[in-house]
Formats: sequence, C-alpha cells, structure tokens
Amino acid sequence: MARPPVTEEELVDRYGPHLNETPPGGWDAGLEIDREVKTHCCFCGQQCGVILKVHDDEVVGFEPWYDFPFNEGKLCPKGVKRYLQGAHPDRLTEPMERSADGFTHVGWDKALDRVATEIRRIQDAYGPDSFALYGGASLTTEKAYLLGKFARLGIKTANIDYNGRLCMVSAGAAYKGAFGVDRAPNPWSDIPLADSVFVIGANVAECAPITTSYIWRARDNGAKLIVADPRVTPIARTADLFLGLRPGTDSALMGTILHILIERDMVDSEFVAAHTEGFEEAAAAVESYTPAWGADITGVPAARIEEAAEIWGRSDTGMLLHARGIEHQSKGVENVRSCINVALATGKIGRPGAGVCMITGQGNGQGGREHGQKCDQLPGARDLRNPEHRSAVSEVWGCDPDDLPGPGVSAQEIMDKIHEGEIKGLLSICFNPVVSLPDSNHTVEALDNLEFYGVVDFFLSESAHHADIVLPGSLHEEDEGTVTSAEGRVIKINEAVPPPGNARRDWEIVCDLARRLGTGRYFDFESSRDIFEELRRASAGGTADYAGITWERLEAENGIFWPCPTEDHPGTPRFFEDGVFKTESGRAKFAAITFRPPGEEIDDEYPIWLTTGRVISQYLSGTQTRRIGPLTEQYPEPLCEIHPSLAEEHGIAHGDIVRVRSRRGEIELPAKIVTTIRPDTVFIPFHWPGAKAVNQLTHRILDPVSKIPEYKVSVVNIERVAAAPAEPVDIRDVAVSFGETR
Ligand SMILES: Nc1nc2c(c(=O)[nH]1)N[C@H]1C(S)=C(S)[C@@H](COP(=O)(O)OP(=O)(O)OC[C@H]3O[C@@H](n4cnc5c(=O)[nH]c(N)nc54)[C@H](O)[C@@H]3O)O[C@H]1N2
Ligand SMILES: Nc1nc2c(c(=O)[nH]1)N[C@H]1C(S)=C(S)[C@@H](COP(=O)(O)OP(=O)(O)OC[C@H]3O[C@@H](n4cnc5c(=O)[nH]c(N)nc54)[C@H](O)[C@@H]3O)O[C@H]1N2
Ligand code: SF4
Ligand SMILES: [Mo]
Repeated sequence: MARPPVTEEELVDRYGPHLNETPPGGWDAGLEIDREVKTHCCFCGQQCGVILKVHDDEVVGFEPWYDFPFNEGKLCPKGVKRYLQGAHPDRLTEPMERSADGFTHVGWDKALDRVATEIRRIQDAYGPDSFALYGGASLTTEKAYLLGKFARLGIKTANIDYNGRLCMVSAGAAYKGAFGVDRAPNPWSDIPLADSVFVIGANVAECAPITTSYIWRARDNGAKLIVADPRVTPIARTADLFLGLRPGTDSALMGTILHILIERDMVDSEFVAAHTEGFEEAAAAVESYTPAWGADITGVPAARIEEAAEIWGRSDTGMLLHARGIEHQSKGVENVRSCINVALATGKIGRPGAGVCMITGQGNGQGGREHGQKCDQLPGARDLRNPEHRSAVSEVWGCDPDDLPGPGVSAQEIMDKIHEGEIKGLLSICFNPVVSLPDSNHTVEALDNLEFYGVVDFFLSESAHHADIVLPGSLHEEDEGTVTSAEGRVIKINEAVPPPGNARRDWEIVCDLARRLGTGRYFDFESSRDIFEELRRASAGGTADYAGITWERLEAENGIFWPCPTEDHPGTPRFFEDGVFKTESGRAKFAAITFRPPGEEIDDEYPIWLTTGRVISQYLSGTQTRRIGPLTEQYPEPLCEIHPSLAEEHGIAHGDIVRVRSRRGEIELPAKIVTTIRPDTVFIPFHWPGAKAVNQLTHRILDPVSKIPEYKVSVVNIERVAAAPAEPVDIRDVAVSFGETR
C-alpha cells in the first residue's frame, strides 16, 4: 500500500524551493551529528514523520522527513520545537518520595517496594478494586496493552481507565454503534478527493494542522468547504459556508440537515435500502426539524442550514470531519450519530472521497484505545464482558478466564469513587488529571483523600505535586514501540536516545512492579518488541487485528492500516468498500436522534456560554509545551476570548483583567477581544494550571454512554476587575467578523 516516495523535484514543485533550503550556519549550530533517527512527533494524533538529530545522546535538532506520506516533511510549531524538551533541566531523573518536608530522591528499589507495598496493603484492607490505575494515550500501544494486562493480571483490579476517556470515547461509541468498529473509516488521502468537506467542531488549523493541507487540496480540486463552530476558526475563515452555531446544539443542526435532505429528495434511497437499517426511525425523529426550528435552536440562519444541506446533499462525494467540539458534550455520542446519519442518508461512506472521519486527538489516541487500558476492554478492541473474548485473550495470557476481573469505572468516575471512599489508592501513568479533568477543585480534593498516590511521568506535573511517590519514566524518543495515527495507520516509534540519569522506560517500571507483586510470570518481557509480539497474538481475531503487522513491515511500508490479520495482508486503509459493515447484521445503523439541551443552560445569574479548547502552540495539560520556550512565547498565558459587543456591554477593553465565574469556581485572566466568536459565548484554552485553570469552571456532567465530560458547554458570568497591565498582551487579531462570514 506504500506510495512511492515523493521526489525532491515534486516537493519543490508543490511547495516551492524554500522548504529544502538550509538556513545560513545550518540547523544544528555546528554540532556534530552522531545519528539521525526516523520517528514521529510526540504530540497530536496526526503523528507526523520527523527525523531527530542526535549529538552525544541528546536530541539537538530535526530534519523534515519528506517521504513519510502523511505529512511529506511538513510540521506544525509544536513538531518543530518538540526536540527542546529532552534536555530540559526539569526533567525527572530520580525516583522521589514525599515526606512532610517535600520530595526527596530515593533509589528505585525503595520507590518500587513502597508502591508494591501500598498496592498490597490497600487491596488487602479494602478489596482488589480499591486500587485504581490511570493510563494514557500518549503512551505507545505496547505500554497501553501492558497496563491493561497489569490491571487485570498484575494487581487484579477492575478499575483501570485512561485519559482518552476525556477525548475519543464519544466518537468511538458512536462509530461502534453505527459501523461496528471504532476507527476513522477513510484514510486522509480521501479528503482531497471529496466534492464537499464538512468540518464540525474541529479547529483543524490549530489542532490538526497538517489536515489543513488535505482540505486545501480538496478546495483546489473544486470542493466546497462548510465549517460549523461557535468560533470563526482559522479553517472557517477559508470556508465557503460558515455555520456559527450556539454551543451544544449540534444534533439540532444535523437533525435539521437530515430533515432537509429528506424533504428535498436528496436521500440515496438505493444505498439506504441495500446497506443500512433504522432509517425510518431516524427520519421520524427529525420530522418536525424544519429549517425555522433549526435556526431557532442553533442560532444559525435557516438559509445557511438549507445551503449546507444542498452542498452536502448534491455532491457525489463528501468527507465529514469532526473532533471534540461535538464530542465533549453530555450528548457527544448523539451528536456524532447525527453526523453519521447525514453521511449514511446520502450514501457517503465506503468510497474514495466519501466518508465520515473523527479526527483523533492524542498522539496514540487510536492505538491507545484498542488494546485494553479502557475500563471495559480487552486487546484487539474486544469486550471485557464477552465470554468468547475473555477466553481468547486468557488463552494468550495463560490464565483462566475467571481470573480476569469484570469492567471497572471510567476516568471521571474513578475520581468520584475516591470521594466516596471506595477507591483508596491510585497509580497514574501519562495523565495529569488536576489540569485536565473538569471541576479541578473536586479533583484536587480527591487526590488528597487518597491513602496512596503514585505517578509515573518525566516532568513533575501538577498532579504529581500531590503524589506520595513519583517515578521518572521515559520520553517518547527514549523508547521504541508503535502508535496508531488518526488515520488508523500503525507506525513505528524509534528510540533516539536512552532515558537520562536514573529514569527508566515506562514498560520496564510496570514489569518490575509486577515482579515485586508476585505476578511477574505474566510480565516476562525483555523488550518492547516482546510486548508487541504478544499483542499481535492477543489481538488476532479481534476487530483491531494486528496479527500480520511486524516492526519490519512498518518500517518498510511507512506504516500499515489495521486490520491486518496475516503477514501477507496489505492492511485496510478504507473500510466498507464492499458495502458490508462490521455490525452483526452487516448493515450500517441509523440512530433516531432527538435534540436535548446541554447539561447546564444560561440563566439570569450565568447568562454567557463558556466553551473551552486549545491553541496551536500549547499541548493538552501543558506539562511539556509550557516548558518549551518558543511555544510559551507564542501564547504565554490563557486569555478569555470575548466578542466586542459582549465586551462593550461589560465595559471590558482588550487586555483588561476579567473575572469569569461559574457554579464551580472563578478565575481571573486577561480579555482577548476578538470578532471571531459568537457574542453570547466566551472561549478559554485549558493548557494552564492553578489560578487560571479553566477547568475550575467546567462541570462534571458526563455523556451517559461514553462518560466524556461536557468541556464544550458550561455557563458563566463575567466582570471586569482591572485595567490592562501597562503593556497588554500582544496577540494578533484577524479582520473577520462573526456575522459577516459566508
Ligand atoms: N495545538 C494543539 N493541538 C492539539 C491538541 C492540543 O492540546 N494543542 N490536542 C490534541 C487532542 S488530544 C485533541 S482531542 C484534539 C482536539 O482538537 P479539536 O477538537 O479541533 O480542538 P478543541 O479546541 O478542543 O475544539 C474544537 C472546536 O470546537 C469548537 N466548539 C466549542 N463548542 C462547540 C460546540 O458546541 N459545537 C461545535 N460544533 N463546536 C464547538 C471550538 O470553538 C473549537 O474551535 O487536538 C489535538 N491537537
Ligand atoms: N476544559 C477542557 N479540558 C480538557 C479538554 C478540553 O478541551 N477542555 N480536553 C480533554 C482532552 S481531549 C484530553 S486528551 C485531555 C488530556 O489531558 P491529560 O492526559 O491529563 O494531559 P497530558 O498533558 O497529555 O498529560 C499527560 C501527562 O503524561 C505525561 N506523559 C506524556 N507522555 C508520556 C509518556 O510517554 N510516558 C509517561 N510516563 N508520561 C507521559 C506528560 O508529561 C503529562 O504530565 O484533557 C482533557 N481536558
Ligand atoms: S503536533 Fe501534530 S500536527 Fe504538529 S507536528 Fe506534531 S503530529 Fe504533526
Ligand atoms: Mo484529546
């Protein structure tokens, strides 16, 4: 499936000569380069290929990796600066134990013995499920697999979940329900083939920057671009049609579009009859969703909703892309199902240029949610409740199916159970809940209520401040393994440098702990490759089947799309080309979606919608990117985006300090007056901790199915508290105005 490498001439032709020019003095300030290592960016789910340059066991720079097909050498600002974190002075290199006086360095033996002793003590006193594990989707797939196994066989707790619970689970549950499989069904190379591109709830240019070039290629080919977002995001500024909807009204928008498709005879009846089920029920659910009704709920003019339906409905091919804007809601799953309904109704699935794609967020957001670190899952995207799945995995693991615990609770629910006193101990790897979970005061209280909290990280995250033991783990470039990108492409991560000082690879730490707990026989791995080889067998026959994938093939073929059941199988870039879906009936399922309001709604006391998300230069809880100077300079602190009319109403000028208050808490931060946001909504990015952490304001209402928090909709009031400091923050604004967009 690998495409032929792009030649230098082709690149120059496409992007101009400047890309290949080395700056005067070279990239590496004259350092001698010992080796160049082809690997991938440690940040988002795009997983851009990059070549790291190593001098004296330190990553000192990078080169573009032009012939990796996904990004063809392109990187966003984070990918360009990522190499600066490895040698950061804050890097943890020794295990640490906390006493009344603060943290002190302790040796590995003492640190690991303490963790093992606490796990045993707490489980003996309160039962096996009283000790919980948190994993993360920045971990390689090997580590994610290992953690799932460690929970079930290493310490026999039901309670393991991961930070992807805050990210991909609404999309995952919706795709599993509609298609029977949780993966974007189309490769990104389908985007330029589409006649229409519909982006909803995705700030593509800032959060999936490389996807921008795919969308622009579609536009160059004549595609129409529709964007639905409460903010005129950078990608929206280049759209043919912008739908500036009120936060939390996506299923009303998509329901209205389905209504119009039916009314105006734009449904692909042949496809619907041959390959789907549930259309009648879905149609009945939106019978009253007229354009006027839709306009009233969403705040988008009826004519624009109609135009969106016309563009989508009349084009032969089309790609609908969505991300957390529609998924971070208490009806996240319903929102995604309402998008899938619109794709299915028009037969846009299973063809080149036709499909619906979730844009996976975290670096290994895809692979990290397939192999068992979710609370109800076994490797191969198998179901922990299913007796056949349990015995298939038990056979590979050499245990009795009855040895495996049942499903546990999800990430936010683990915090709630700590409050309730049911969970007393927690070990977290690759998760910074103090910054990333909603209602952070509730999170901090929970961590402080624990009898024992252990953390594995390479920086002292804000959550680690509350830990009893902190173990120094490995950075992305300090270990090898695999990840699976947003496209469903399994790729190889290569080790550029060893972990510094006494830091260790994460998987070594987990295996060592198991040995101390007397369950080492299940964790007899000498290398990350050993873990992958077992994972291949454990996933064989599952939905996410990796059995035919070898590390050698990954290198030779620039990655392989799963499922790949045998070594001579080419992999599966596009699903459902034969019109057969992975549901039991083989048909795709429509869902009957009626609109329901968000968990919290505006009232006299809290009259403004708050929505939260990201900026391009910062990544997630910021533990890594807040330590990279050039990225911090680009956006030094959180700002509250406010429309000029709302600002005027409250006497707020650009740079003034505003207090934003919700039912959970209040924060003070500078105002950024922008014309690109709805006048009834404010936006705050979430990458910062402490007094300016927006998660002090968000609420804990979850989607009932996916258990994702509703980060995208809460209600607040705002107030000016001080004038701008002498020199207000200089953030560039754009000359596009909400309401004046097309
Ligand atoms: N720079 C950067 N890139 C990242 C990340 C990062 O931290 N920084 N994180 C990665 C991860 S893990 C993820 S999950 C992705 C997230 O990628 P995105 O989901 O694209 O990013 P967000 O900023 O969370 O939200 C997307 C958009 O949703 C809009 N929105 C808010 N409320 C609503 C609503 O009710 N309806 C609709 N339709 N839209 C709404 C916001 O205005 C925003 O433009 O990004 C990945 N890439
Ligand atoms: N208000 C609001 N809150 C949000 C969101 C939002 O849009 N709005 N978005 C949510 C989303 S989509 C996400 S994905 C979450 C993310 O939330 P988190 O997962 O909590 O954020 P990260 O910054 O990825 O935290 C991971 C921690 O693991 C460490 N780490 C990274 N890689 C590794 C590794 O390989 N090994 C080890 N041992 N440690 C590692 C990092 O240093 C960091 O401290 O935040 C969620 N929170
Ligand atoms: S952050 Fe994402 S888009 Fe940017 S370079 Fe890394 S993988 Fe690519
Ligand atoms: Mo995410």
